[in-house]
Amino acid sequence: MIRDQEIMDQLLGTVSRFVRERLVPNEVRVAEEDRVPDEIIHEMREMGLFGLSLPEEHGGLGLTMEEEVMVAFELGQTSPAFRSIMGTNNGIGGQGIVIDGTEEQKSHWLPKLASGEIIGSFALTEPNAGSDAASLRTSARLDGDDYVLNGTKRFITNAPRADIFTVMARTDPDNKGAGGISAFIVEAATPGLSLGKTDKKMGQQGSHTCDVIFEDCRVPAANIIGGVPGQGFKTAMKVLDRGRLHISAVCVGVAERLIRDSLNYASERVQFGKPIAEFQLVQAMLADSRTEAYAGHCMVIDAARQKDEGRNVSTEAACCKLFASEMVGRVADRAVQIHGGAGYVSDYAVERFYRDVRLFRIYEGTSQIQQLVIARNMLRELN
Ligand code: COS
Repeated sequence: MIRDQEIMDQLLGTVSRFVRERLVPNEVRVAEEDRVPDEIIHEMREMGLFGLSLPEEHGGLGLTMEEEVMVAFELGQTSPAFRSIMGTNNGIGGQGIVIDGTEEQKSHWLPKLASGEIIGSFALTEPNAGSDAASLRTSARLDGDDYVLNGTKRFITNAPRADIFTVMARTDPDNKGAGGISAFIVEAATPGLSLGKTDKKMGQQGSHTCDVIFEDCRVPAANIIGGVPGQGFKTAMKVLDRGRLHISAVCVGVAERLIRDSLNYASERVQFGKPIAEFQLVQAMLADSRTEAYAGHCMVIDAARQKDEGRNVSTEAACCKLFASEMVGRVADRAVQIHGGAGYVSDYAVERFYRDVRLFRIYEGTSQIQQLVIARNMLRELN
Protein backbone atom coordinates (compact mmCIF):
# COMPACT_ATOMS: atom_id res chain seq x y z
CA MET A 1 0.00 0.00 0.00
CA ILE A 2 1.35 3.40 -1.04
CA ARG A 3 -0.22 6.01 1.22
CA ASP A 4 0.78 9.13 -0.72
CA GLN A 5 2.39 8.66 -4.13
CA GLU A 6 3.92 12.12 -4.21
CA ILE A 7 5.61 11.79 -0.83
CA MET A 8 6.73 8.28 -1.77
CA ASP A 9 8.28 9.50 -5.03
CA GLN A 10 10.15 12.19 -3.10
CA LEU A 11 11.47 9.65 -0.61
CA LEU A 12 12.54 7.23 -3.36
CA GLY A 13 14.22 10.08 -5.25
CA THR A 14 16.12 11.12 -2.12
CA VAL A 15 17.22 7.57 -1.30
CA SER A 16 18.20 6.87 -4.90
CA ARG A 17 20.30 10.05 -5.06
CA PHE A 18 21.93 9.22 -1.72
CA VAL A 19 22.79 5.74 -2.99
CA ARG A 20 24.25 7.06 -6.27
CA GLU A 21 26.06 10.10 -4.95
CA ARG A 22 27.19 9.06 -1.47
CA LEU A 23 27.13 5.29 -1.09
CA VAL A 24 28.31 3.92 -4.45
CA PRO A 25 31.42 6.18 -4.47
CA ASN A 26 32.31 4.87 -0.98
CA GLU A 27 31.89 1.16 -1.72
CA VAL A 28 35.58 0.42 -2.25
CA ARG A 29 36.55 2.39 0.84
CA VAL A 30 34.05 0.45 2.98
CA ALA A 31 35.32 -2.86 1.62
CA GLU A 32 38.97 -1.94 2.20
CA GLU A 33 38.57 -0.32 5.62
CA ASP A 34 35.91 -2.82 6.71
CA ARG A 35 33.81 -0.04 8.20
CA VAL A 36 31.10 2.36 7.14
CA PRO A 37 32.43 5.93 7.62
CA ASP A 38 30.90 7.84 10.53
CA GLU A 39 29.86 10.72 8.30
CA ILE A 40 27.72 8.37 6.21
CA ILE A 41 26.07 6.92 9.30
CA HIS A 42 25.39 10.50 10.40
CA GLU A 43 23.76 11.30 7.05
CA MET A 44 21.63 8.15 7.31
CA ARG A 45 20.41 9.31 10.72
CA GLU A 46 19.60 12.76 9.37
CA MET A 47 17.58 11.23 6.53
CA GLY A 48 15.55 9.13 8.95
CA LEU A 49 16.78 5.86 7.46
CA PHE A 50 17.12 4.21 10.88
CA GLY A 51 13.39 4.55 11.45
CA LEU A 52 11.99 3.76 8.00
CA SER A 53 9.77 0.93 9.20
CA LEU A 54 9.25 2.00 12.79
CA PRO A 55 5.91 3.60 13.74
CA GLU A 56 5.41 7.32 13.21
CA GLU A 57 4.11 7.81 16.76
CA HIS A 58 7.51 6.62 17.98
CA GLY A 59 9.58 8.80 15.68
CA GLY A 60 9.87 6.54 12.64
CA LEU A 61 8.61 7.06 9.09
CA GLY A 62 6.07 4.26 9.54
CA LEU A 63 6.43 2.91 6.01
CA THR A 64 3.97 0.27 4.91
CA MET A 65 5.47 -3.02 3.73
CA GLU A 66 5.04 -2.02 0.09
CA GLU A 67 6.73 1.32 0.73
CA GLU A 68 9.52 -0.39 2.66
CA VAL A 69 10.33 -2.86 -0.10
CA MET A 70 10.40 -0.05 -2.65
CA VAL A 71 13.01 1.73 -0.53
CA ALA A 72 14.88 -1.57 -0.17
CA PHE A 73 14.94 -1.94 -4.00
CA GLU A 74 16.90 1.34 -4.03
CA LEU A 75 19.14 0.54 -1.06
CA GLY A 76 19.99 -2.79 -2.66
CA GLN A 77 21.77 -1.00 -5.49
CA THR A 78 24.92 -0.59 -3.45
CA SER A 79 27.05 -2.62 -1.03
CA PRO A 80 24.79 -4.50 1.40
CA ALA A 81 26.96 -3.28 4.30
CA PHE A 82 25.38 0.19 4.11
CA ARG A 83 21.87 -1.18 4.49
CA SER A 84 22.98 -3.51 7.22
CA ILE A 85 23.94 -0.63 9.53
CA MET A 86 20.34 0.58 9.77
CA GLY A 87 18.76 -2.69 8.70
CA THR A 88 18.60 -4.22 12.16
CA ASN A 89 16.89 -1.18 13.75
CA ASN A 90 14.16 -1.27 11.11
CA GLY A 91 14.12 -5.04 10.91
CA ILE A 92 15.05 -7.87 13.19
CA GLY A 93 16.50 -5.63 15.93
CA GLY A 94 13.45 -3.38 16.25
CA GLN A 95 10.43 -5.26 14.96
CA GLY A 96 10.12 -7.61 17.95
CA ILE A 97 9.31 -4.56 20.07
CA VAL A 98 7.02 -3.11 17.38
CA ILE A 99 5.07 -6.33 16.87
CA ASP A 100 4.81 -7.72 20.40
CA GLY A 101 6.24 -5.10 22.79
CA THR A 102 4.28 -3.42 25.59
CA GLU A 103 3.37 0.26 25.19
CA GLU A 104 6.04 1.07 27.75
CA GLN A 105 8.73 -0.87 25.84
CA LYS A 106 7.70 0.78 22.59
CA SER A 107 7.76 4.32 23.92
CA HIS A 108 11.06 3.75 25.70
CA TRP A 109 13.06 2.06 22.92
CA LEU A 110 11.52 2.83 19.54
CA PRO A 111 12.26 6.57 19.41
CA LYS A 112 15.93 5.86 20.13
CA LEU A 113 16.05 3.15 17.47
CA ALA A 114 14.20 5.32 14.96
CA SER A 115 16.62 8.21 15.35
CA GLY A 116 19.64 5.93 15.13
CA GLU A 117 20.76 7.09 18.59
CA ILE A 118 21.04 3.40 19.47
CA ILE A 119 21.56 0.25 17.41
CA GLY A 120 19.35 -2.79 17.95
CA SER A 121 20.43 -6.36 17.23
CA PHE A 122 18.67 -9.76 17.12
CA ALA A 123 20.19 -12.69 18.97
CA LEU A 124 18.57 -16.00 18.05
CA THR A 125 21.25 -18.23 16.50
CA GLU A 126 23.58 -20.23 18.74
CA PRO A 127 26.56 -22.53 18.15
CA ASN A 128 24.18 -25.51 18.20
CA ALA A 129 20.90 -23.87 17.16
CA GLY A 130 20.75 -22.33 13.69
CA SER A 131 18.05 -23.61 11.36
CA ASP A 132 16.53 -25.49 14.32
CA ALA A 133 15.99 -22.26 16.18
CA ALA A 134 13.57 -23.78 18.70
CA SER A 135 16.35 -25.98 20.08
CA LEU A 136 18.23 -23.00 21.50
CA ARG A 137 19.95 -23.53 24.83
CA THR A 138 20.59 -20.06 26.22
CA SER A 139 18.84 -20.21 29.59
CA ALA A 140 16.99 -17.55 31.53
CA ARG A 141 16.40 -18.56 35.16
CA LEU A 142 13.94 -16.54 37.24
CA ASP A 143 15.51 -15.09 40.38
CA GLY A 144 13.34 -12.56 42.21
CA ASP A 145 12.30 -9.84 39.76
CA ASP A 146 15.10 -10.72 37.37
CA TYR A 147 16.05 -13.44 34.96
CA VAL A 148 19.65 -14.67 34.91
CA LEU A 149 20.85 -15.42 31.38
CA ASN A 150 23.56 -17.91 30.46
CA GLY A 151 24.60 -19.02 26.98
CA THR A 152 26.21 -17.96 23.72
CA LYS A 153 24.66 -16.43 20.61
CA ARG A 154 26.51 -16.70 17.29
CA PHE A 155 26.89 -14.68 14.03
CA ILE A 156 24.90 -11.79 15.51
CA THR A 157 24.65 -8.97 12.96
CA ASN A 158 25.65 -5.54 14.27
CA ALA A 159 26.48 -7.01 17.69
CA PRO A 160 29.86 -5.20 17.87
CA ARG A 161 28.09 -1.83 17.75
CA ALA A 162 24.71 -2.73 19.27
CA ASP A 163 23.25 -0.92 22.27
CA ILE A 164 20.35 -3.33 22.80
CA PHE A 165 19.72 -6.93 21.86
CA THR A 166 16.51 -8.87 21.37
CA VAL A 167 17.63 -12.13 22.97
CA MET A 168 15.72 -15.37 22.65
CA ALA A 169 16.33 -17.51 25.75
CA ARG A 170 14.69 -20.51 27.41
CA THR A 171 12.69 -19.43 30.46
CA ASP A 172 11.05 -22.84 30.92
CA PRO A 173 13.75 -25.52 31.25
CA ASP A 174 11.09 -28.26 31.21
CA ASN A 175 9.84 -27.18 27.81
CA LYS A 176 12.56 -28.00 25.26
CA GLY A 177 10.49 -26.68 22.36
CA ALA A 178 9.32 -23.33 21.08
CA GLY A 179 6.90 -22.72 23.97
CA GLY A 180 9.74 -22.54 26.52
CA ILE A 181 11.37 -19.55 24.83
CA SER A 182 11.00 -15.86 25.75
CA ALA A 183 12.36 -12.76 24.01
CA PHE A 184 14.23 -10.27 26.20
CA ILE A 185 15.40 -6.74 25.58
CA VAL A 186 18.96 -6.72 26.92
CA GLU A 187 21.13 -3.63 27.08
CA ALA A 188 24.65 -4.19 25.79
CA ALA A 189 26.11 -2.58 28.91
CA THR A 190 24.49 -5.14 31.24
CA PRO A 191 27.10 -6.84 33.46
CA GLY A 192 27.59 -10.45 32.35
CA LEU A 193 27.16 -9.64 28.64
CA SER A 194 30.32 -9.76 26.57
CA LEU A 195 31.24 -9.98 22.90
CA GLY A 196 33.44 -12.44 21.04
CA LYS A 197 35.91 -11.36 18.38
CA THR A 198 34.47 -9.99 15.17
CA ASP A 199 33.96 -12.72 12.56
CA LYS A 200 36.10 -12.67 9.39
CA LYS A 201 33.52 -13.09 6.66
CA MET A 202 33.61 -14.04 2.97
CA GLY A 203 31.97 -10.74 2.01
CA GLN A 204 29.85 -7.81 3.18
CA GLN A 205 32.89 -6.07 4.68
CA GLY A 206 31.76 -3.11 6.77
CA SER A 207 28.93 -5.13 8.29
CA HIS A 208 30.00 -7.00 11.39
CA THR A 209 28.94 -10.10 13.27
CA CYS A 210 30.26 -11.72 16.43
CA ASP A 211 29.32 -13.96 19.35
CA VAL A 212 27.32 -12.49 22.22
CA ILE A 213 28.08 -14.26 25.48
CA PHE A 214 25.89 -14.25 28.59
CA GLU A 215 27.42 -15.24 31.92
CA ASP A 216 25.05 -14.77 34.84
CA CYS A 217 23.67 -11.76 33.04
CA ARG A 218 20.84 -10.31 35.15
CA VAL A 219 17.91 -8.86 33.19
CA PRO A 220 14.70 -7.48 34.74
CA ALA A 221 11.63 -9.68 34.10
CA ALA A 222 9.97 -6.49 32.84
CA ASN A 223 12.29 -6.69 29.82
CA ILE A 224 10.47 -9.71 28.37
CA ILE A 225 8.96 -8.46 25.12
CA GLY A 226 5.22 -8.16 25.70
CA GLY A 227 5.70 -9.01 29.37
CA VAL A 228 4.52 -12.62 28.93
CA PRO A 229 7.04 -15.49 29.01
CA GLY A 230 6.87 -18.30 26.46
CA GLN A 231 6.03 -16.09 23.48
CA GLY A 232 9.58 -15.41 22.30
CA PHE A 233 9.78 -17.99 19.52
CA LYS A 234 6.60 -16.71 17.93
CA THR A 235 7.88 -13.16 18.19
CA ALA A 236 11.07 -14.26 16.44
CA MET A 237 9.13 -16.00 13.67
CA LYS A 238 6.93 -12.96 13.06
CA VAL A 239 10.00 -10.75 12.93
CA LEU A 240 11.59 -13.12 10.41
CA ASP A 241 8.48 -13.20 8.18
CA ARG A 242 8.82 -9.45 7.81
CA GLY A 243 12.61 -9.55 7.56
CA ARG A 244 12.49 -12.13 4.79
CA LEU A 245 10.40 -9.82 2.62
CA HIS A 246 12.81 -6.98 3.21
CA ILE A 247 15.85 -9.11 2.36
CA SER A 248 14.09 -10.31 -0.79
CA ALA A 249 13.68 -6.70 -1.88
CA VAL A 250 17.36 -6.04 -1.21
CA CYS A 251 18.21 -9.07 -3.39
CA VAL A 252 16.14 -7.61 -6.23
CA GLY A 253 17.94 -4.27 -5.80
CA VAL A 254 21.37 -5.89 -5.94
CA ALA A 255 20.31 -7.85 -9.03
CA GLU A 256 19.32 -4.58 -10.73
CA ARG A 257 22.72 -3.10 -9.94
CA LEU A 258 24.55 -6.16 -11.26
CA ILE A 259 22.50 -6.13 -14.45
CA ARG A 260 23.28 -2.45 -15.00
CA ASP A 261 27.01 -3.01 -14.43
CA SER A 262 26.94 -6.02 -16.77
CA LEU A 263 25.07 -4.15 -19.48
CA ASN A 264 27.47 -1.21 -19.30
CA TYR A 265 30.49 -3.48 -19.43
CA ALA A 266 29.10 -5.56 -22.29
CA SER A 267 28.37 -2.40 -24.29
CA GLU A 268 31.93 -1.13 -23.91
CA ARG A 269 34.01 -4.29 -24.08
CA VAL A 270 34.99 -5.00 -27.66
CA GLN A 271 35.90 -8.50 -28.88
CA PHE A 272 35.90 -9.93 -32.40
CA GLY A 273 35.51 -6.34 -33.62
CA LYS A 274 32.32 -5.38 -31.79
CA PRO A 275 30.93 -4.83 -28.30
CA ILE A 276 30.28 -8.19 -26.64
CA ALA A 277 26.68 -7.02 -25.98
CA GLU A 278 26.05 -7.69 -29.67
CA PHE A 279 26.76 -11.40 -29.27
CA GLN A 280 23.68 -13.49 -28.68
CA LEU A 281 25.27 -15.72 -26.05
CA VAL A 282 26.01 -12.62 -23.94
CA GLN A 283 22.54 -11.27 -24.68
CA ALA A 284 21.05 -14.51 -23.38
CA MET A 285 22.76 -14.00 -20.02
CA LEU A 286 21.56 -10.41 -19.83
CA ALA A 287 18.02 -11.40 -20.79
CA ASP A 288 17.88 -14.25 -18.27
CA SER A 289 19.02 -11.91 -15.52
CA ARG A 290 16.52 -9.23 -16.52
CA THR A 291 13.69 -11.78 -16.55
CA GLU A 292 14.56 -13.23 -13.17
CA ALA A 293 14.99 -9.84 -11.51
CA TYR A 294 11.60 -8.80 -12.86
CA ALA A 295 10.00 -11.96 -11.49
CA GLY A 296 11.57 -11.26 -8.08
CA HIS A 297 10.35 -7.67 -8.18
CA CYS A 298 6.77 -8.73 -8.92
CA MET A 299 6.77 -11.39 -6.20
CA VAL A 300 8.06 -9.01 -3.55
CA ILE A 301 5.56 -6.27 -4.41
CA ASP A 302 2.69 -8.77 -4.42
CA ALA A 303 3.64 -10.29 -1.05
CA ALA A 304 4.19 -6.83 0.48
CA ARG A 305 0.73 -5.72 -0.66
CA GLN A 306 -0.80 -8.84 0.85
CA LYS A 307 0.97 -8.12 4.12
CA ASP A 308 -0.35 -4.56 4.09
CA GLU A 309 -3.84 -6.01 3.65
CA GLY A 310 -3.32 -7.85 6.92
CA ARG A 311 -2.95 -11.34 5.43
CA ASN A 312 -0.62 -13.97 6.82
CA VAL A 313 2.28 -13.97 4.35
CA SER A 314 4.48 -16.57 6.01
CA THR A 315 4.40 -18.72 2.84
CA GLU A 316 4.76 -15.79 0.44
CA ALA A 317 7.65 -14.28 2.42
CA ALA A 318 9.44 -17.63 2.31
CA CYS A 319 8.73 -17.95 -1.45
CA CYS A 320 10.17 -14.48 -2.02
CA LYS A 321 13.26 -15.12 0.11
CA LEU A 322 13.87 -18.48 -1.59
CA PHE A 323 13.49 -17.14 -5.11
CA ALA A 324 15.10 -13.71 -4.73
CA SER A 325 18.20 -14.88 -2.86
CA GLU A 326 18.83 -17.75 -5.28
CA MET A 327 18.04 -15.45 -8.21
CA VAL A 328 20.60 -12.82 -7.20
CA GLY A 329 23.18 -15.59 -6.83
CA ARG A 330 22.59 -16.57 -10.47
CA VAL A 331 22.59 -12.94 -11.60
CA ALA A 332 25.91 -12.33 -9.79
CA ASP A 333 27.37 -15.44 -11.38
CA ARG A 334 26.35 -14.26 -14.86
CA ALA A 335 27.66 -10.77 -14.07
CA VAL A 336 31.10 -12.24 -13.37
CA GLN A 337 30.84 -14.34 -16.54
CA ILE A 338 29.94 -11.35 -18.69
CA HIS A 339 32.90 -9.43 -17.24
CA GLY A 340 35.19 -12.39 -18.00
CA GLY A 341 38.64 -12.06 -16.42
CA ALA A 342 37.72 -8.55 -15.28
CA GLY A 343 34.92 -10.03 -13.18
CA TYR A 344 37.40 -12.05 -11.18
CA VAL A 345 39.48 -9.09 -10.05
CA SER A 346 38.54 -6.54 -7.47
CA ASP A 347 38.78 -3.53 -9.83
CA TYR A 348 35.20 -4.28 -10.79
CA ALA A 349 32.34 -4.24 -8.29
CA VAL A 350 30.89 -7.56 -9.51
CA GLU A 351 33.72 -9.50 -7.86
CA ARG A 352 32.75 -8.02 -4.49
CA PHE A 353 29.01 -8.41 -5.04
CA TYR A 354 29.51 -12.05 -6.03
CA ARG A 355 30.86 -12.68 -2.52
CA ASP A 356 28.38 -10.33 -0.81
CA VAL A 357 25.25 -11.97 -2.22
CA ARG A 358 26.23 -15.45 -1.05
CA LEU A 359 24.99 -14.58 2.42
CA PHE A 360 21.43 -13.90 1.22
CA ARG A 361 20.84 -17.63 0.72
CA ILE A 362 21.85 -18.30 4.30
CA TYR A 363 20.82 -15.63 6.78
CA GLU A 364 17.29 -14.97 8.04
CA GLY A 365 16.65 -18.61 7.15
CA THR A 366 18.51 -20.72 4.58
CA SER A 367 16.93 -21.58 1.23
CA GLN A 368 16.26 -25.04 2.62
CA ILE A 369 14.38 -23.57 5.61
CA GLN A 370 12.28 -21.48 3.21
CA GLN A 371 11.44 -24.64 1.24
CA LEU A 372 10.50 -26.36 4.48
CA VAL A 373 8.27 -23.45 5.59
CA ILE A 374 6.54 -23.31 2.19
CA ALA A 375 5.91 -27.07 1.99
CA ARG A 376 4.73 -27.30 5.60
CA ASN A 377 2.26 -24.48 5.08
CA MET A 378 1.01 -26.13 1.86
CA LEU A 379 0.41 -29.40 3.68
CA ARG A 380 -1.32 -27.62 6.57
CA GLU A 381 -3.66 -25.85 4.17
CA LEU A 382 -4.54 -29.22 2.62
CA ASN A 383 -5.82 -30.56 5.94
N1 COS B 1 4.42 -16.57 12.76
C1 COS B 1 3.83 -16.78 13.98
N2 COS B 1 3.97 -17.94 14.67
C2 COS B 1 4.72 -18.90 14.11
C3 COS B 1 5.35 -18.75 12.87
C4 COS B 1 5.16 -17.53 12.19
N3 COS B 1 5.74 -17.30 10.99
N4 COS B 1 6.03 -19.88 12.57
C5 COS B 1 5.84 -20.71 13.60
N5 COS B 1 5.05 -20.11 14.53
C6 COS B 1 4.56 -20.69 15.78
C7 COS B 1 3.82 -21.99 15.48
O1 COS B 1 2.45 -21.71 15.20
C8 COS B 1 3.96 -22.76 16.77
O2 COS B 1 3.04 -22.29 17.73
P1 COS B 1 2.10 -23.33 18.57
O3 COS B 1 3.10 -24.15 19.35
O4 COS B 1 1.26 -22.44 19.41
O5 COS B 1 1.39 -24.13 17.55
C9 COS B 1 5.36 -22.33 17.25
O6 COS B 1 5.65 -21.08 16.60
C10 COS B 1 6.43 -23.35 16.88
O7 COS B 1 6.40 -23.52 15.49
P2 COS B 1 6.94 -24.80 14.73
O8 COS B 1 6.40 -26.01 15.43
O9 COS B 1 6.65 -24.62 13.30
O10 COS B 1 8.50 -24.70 15.03
P3 COS B 1 9.71 -25.62 14.53
O11 COS B 1 10.62 -25.79 15.65
O12 COS B 1 9.18 -26.83 13.84
O13 COS B 1 10.54 -24.73 13.46
C11 COS B 1 11.18 -23.35 11.63
C12 COS B 1 10.09 -23.87 12.59
C13 COS B 1 12.11 -24.40 11.07
C14 COS B 1 10.41 -22.72 10.52
C15 COS B 1 12.00 -22.28 12.41
O14 COS B 1 12.82 -22.90 13.37
C16 COS B 1 12.85 -21.41 11.53
O15 COS B 1 12.34 -20.48 10.90
N6 COS B 1 14.16 -21.68 11.50
C17 COS B 1 15.09 -20.82 10.83
C18 COS B 1 15.56 -19.78 11.78
C19 COS B 1 16.22 -18.68 11.07
O16 COS B 1 15.69 -18.08 10.15
N7 COS B 1 17.42 -18.38 11.50
C20 COS B 1 18.17 -17.34 10.87
C21 COS B 1 18.93 -16.61 11.88
S1 COS B 1 18.05 -15.34 12.58
S2 COS B 1 18.67 -13.80 11.50
